[in-house]
Amino acid sequence: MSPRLVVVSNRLPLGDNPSGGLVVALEDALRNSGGLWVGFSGETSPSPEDRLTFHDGARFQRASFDLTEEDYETYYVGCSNSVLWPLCHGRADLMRILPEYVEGYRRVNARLADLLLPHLQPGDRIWVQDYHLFPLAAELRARGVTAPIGHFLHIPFPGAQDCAALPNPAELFGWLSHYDLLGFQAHRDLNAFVQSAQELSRIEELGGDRFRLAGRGLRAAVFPIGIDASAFIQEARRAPNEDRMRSLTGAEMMIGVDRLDYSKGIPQRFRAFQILLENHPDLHEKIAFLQVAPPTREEVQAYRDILEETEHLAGRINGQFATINWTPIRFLHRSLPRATLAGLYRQAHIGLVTPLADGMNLVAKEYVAAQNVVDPGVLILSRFAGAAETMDQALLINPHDPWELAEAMETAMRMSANERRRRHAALLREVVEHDVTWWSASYLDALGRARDSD
Ligand code: GDG
Repeated sequence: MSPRLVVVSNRLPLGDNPSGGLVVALEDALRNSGGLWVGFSGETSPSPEDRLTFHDGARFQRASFDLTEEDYETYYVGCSNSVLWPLCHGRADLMRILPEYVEGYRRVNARLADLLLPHLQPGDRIWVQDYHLFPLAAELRARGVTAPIGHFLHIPFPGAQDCAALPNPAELFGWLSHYDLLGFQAHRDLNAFVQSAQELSRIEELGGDRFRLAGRGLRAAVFPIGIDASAFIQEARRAPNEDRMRSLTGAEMMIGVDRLDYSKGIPQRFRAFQILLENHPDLHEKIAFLQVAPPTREEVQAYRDILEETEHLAGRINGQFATINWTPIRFLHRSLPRATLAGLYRQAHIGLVTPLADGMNLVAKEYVAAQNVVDPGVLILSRFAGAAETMDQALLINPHDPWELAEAMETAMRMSANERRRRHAALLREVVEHDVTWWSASYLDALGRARDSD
């Protein structure tokens, strides 16, 4: 039997329909090793238990913990989503730094280490997910844990300028130095990590993926996350009848699917669409833009602001261009079932993925997987999505330049079927070869070898 895998993430995936690709990716490794997944239950309570709660029924063990309201506000809403998220997405201006946020963040990570400790066994490998838990390895080491511990960052790593906006930047690198393996989405992030560490901490490059950070040896490498491609292809093929979907729109559909987050570039793409319609009256009634944007993190002011801006823009553009038969933008501020999304992607002539900053962006990969290979649509992809490093057959654009984006929309509308098929075939190959199972297997393989001396 392989060494036991212990996964730790902010939220524990509970329920029968763990839609996240991460669960699919890790399921085999967890099942085969008798693994354990630990995370926040999503519930707050005035006095949470000081032990983990185990949940039945899964093919591997799952254990959760509750947070106090104060910990939720400081660790999750505060430090994670009002400091680290904007920082890592190039929006240091949106950071709201309060001393109690950083204290709450340290406190929850320390408590999680206490909760985890009694359940660790000799031979375990521990895989920590994302920016909520940077300090966890340091906390576990302080409690005597010697097991290999890896970290994977799902979002971009900030450049030195942005890191310097943290109250104590060296602390971040101190936390990271306790891991055996740091995984990043893209080379851009690995480079940012090395450069930021050079400026704000101590790092030596020892060759290949080996580094010495703040005096400790570790590995750092790129593992671009993928989707469960074969399952998504099946889902899209089973989707509702295409003619029916087309009659709903009456025009070629352009689709965007994003949590309503300021990093996703939604207002910028609305402005680009406005320019397209201003400059190309022949496209009126020929193109309809469907933006699905489920609510997210509504406790944070910046997310309430982006909702207002988006609604305002959609209203203005519709007011300017709509006809009795045609609504240029349909903005759905809610979540749709996964199967419905798969069908919409397949039906859409253009997939619009234009974040200003994004770790990877799985929607780009889902859109490609969902296409009909005989008559595929066109992916328009931001250069600032991690996905752009491997999906260069998309129409790559700068999302800050609405004229460039409008031009890409026009190009996509007029692209020949041959060119669409050629680009799509290359993109699909990439999405299928580097799926989520490949991602987790290559990460865990590297974690298994992280202690080998070369
Ligand atoms: C973080 C990083 C990185 C969206 N709306 C609905 C819905 N979704 C699904 C999409 C996709 C997922 O949510 C979003 O994933 P993304 O990758 O696009 O973005 P983040 O949520 O920001 O994820 C990102 C990712 O972690 C993984 O490492 O790629 O860069 O920011 O799967 O389809 N799903 C359903 N209804 C919706 O309305 N069912």
